[in-house]
Amino acid sequence: MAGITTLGQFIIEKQADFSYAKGELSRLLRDIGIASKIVNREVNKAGLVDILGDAGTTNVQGEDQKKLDMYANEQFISALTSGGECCIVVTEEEDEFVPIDSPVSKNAKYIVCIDPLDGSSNIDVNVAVGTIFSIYRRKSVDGCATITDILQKGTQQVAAGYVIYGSSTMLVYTTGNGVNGFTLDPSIGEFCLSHPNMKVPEDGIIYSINEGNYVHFPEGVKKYIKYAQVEDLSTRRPYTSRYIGSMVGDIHRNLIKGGIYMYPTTASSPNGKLRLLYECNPMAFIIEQAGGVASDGLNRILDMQPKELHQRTSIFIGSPKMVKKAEEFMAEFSPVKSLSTDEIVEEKLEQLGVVGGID
Ligand code: AHM
Ligand code: MG
Repeated sequence: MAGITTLGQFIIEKQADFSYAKGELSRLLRDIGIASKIVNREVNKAGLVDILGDAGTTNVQGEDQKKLDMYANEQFISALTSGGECCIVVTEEEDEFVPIDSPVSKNAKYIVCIDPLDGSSNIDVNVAVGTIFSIYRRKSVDGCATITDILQKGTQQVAAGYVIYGSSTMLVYTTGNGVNGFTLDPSIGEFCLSHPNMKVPEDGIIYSINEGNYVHFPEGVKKYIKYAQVEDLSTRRPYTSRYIGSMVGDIHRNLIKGGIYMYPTTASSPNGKLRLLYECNPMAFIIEQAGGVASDGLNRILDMQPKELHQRTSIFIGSPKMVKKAEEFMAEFSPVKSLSTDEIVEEKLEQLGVVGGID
C-alpha cells in the first residue's frame, strides 16, 4: 500500500539495525503486536460482554484482578509461547516468572517483562488503559534461563514499548534507536506508522500526579508541586494538572505535549507503587530514547539493579527540564530514599558482614 508503513514492514526494515539480529527480535515484536490487537478487540467491546468487573481473585500484590487483566495476560503469554522466541515471561499478573516450557522456547534468547493491562481500574469507566512491555536478551547461553537472566538493569533492555487502548489504539516502541508510534487502522487491522521519531518536548506545562496523596509525599515533591502552582510567566507557570490514573495514558500525553509524570513514595507505598521491571524500566527506556529523563527523584531508573521480580520504585519521568527541576527539589528537601523495614534490616546485616542479607 503506497504511503503507508505497517508495523510489520517497519520492524523488518529496522532489523538491519542489529548486528546480531537473525530476525528473532523482529518476530517477538510482531507477536506482541498481534496479541495486542486481540486484546484491543476485547477492550473495545468491554461494555458489551460479561468481562467487566472483578474476576474474584487477587494478584501477588494483593490487588483485585479484573477479568480483562487476566484475558490480556493469557493472550500475551499464548502469543509468546507459540512464537518460540521467548524463554521466560515476567508478568504483573503472576507471582513467579513463567518459563515457556517447550523444546523450541527453552533455548530461546529473549525474556519479556510485561504488564498486560495497566490502569485496569479505568476499564469500567471507558478510560484509556495500556500494555507495557520490556525485552531483554538472556545472559545464559542455553537450557532453562534463570532469575539472574531476568534481574538485569534497565540499561540492558533491547526493546521496550507500550500499547495505548484509547480513543485510537497506538503501539509505541523503541529498540534503542529512537521511538516510533503506530496507530491501529481498524479498517485494515494494521498498526500504521503515524508518529515517526517521537521526541518529548524539552519543557512542558503539564504535571501529572495523584495529588490526593499530597500529605504523604516526600517534602521535595510537596515543594515541587507548590513551585508548579506559583505564577511566573517566564516559566509558563502555574502549570496545568492532568492525571488520568493510567500510567500509559498519562505518559503518552506528556510524551507528545511535554510534561512530567510522578509517582513518588507514599504512606501506603513506601517504595513507590509502580513496578520496576514491567512499568518503570520500559517507560524510562522509551522516554530517554525520546530525549526525556526518568529517575526515582535522585537516581536514574535504568541504572537500578533489580533484586526481585515485582520490585517497586518511585518514578519522575518526562520532559528533561521538568524532571531535572523536580530532582533539584528532591535533592534539597528529600535527599535520602525511604527504605522498607526489610531493606533497613538487610543493610544492617550487610554492614555487619552477614553476606547476602536476609531472604
Ligand atoms: P495497575 O498496574 O494495578 O493498573 O496500577 C498501575 C496504575 C498506573 O497506571 C497509574 O498511573 C497508577 O496505577 C494509578 O495509581 P493511583 O490510583 O494510586 O493514582
Ligand atoms: Mg500496572
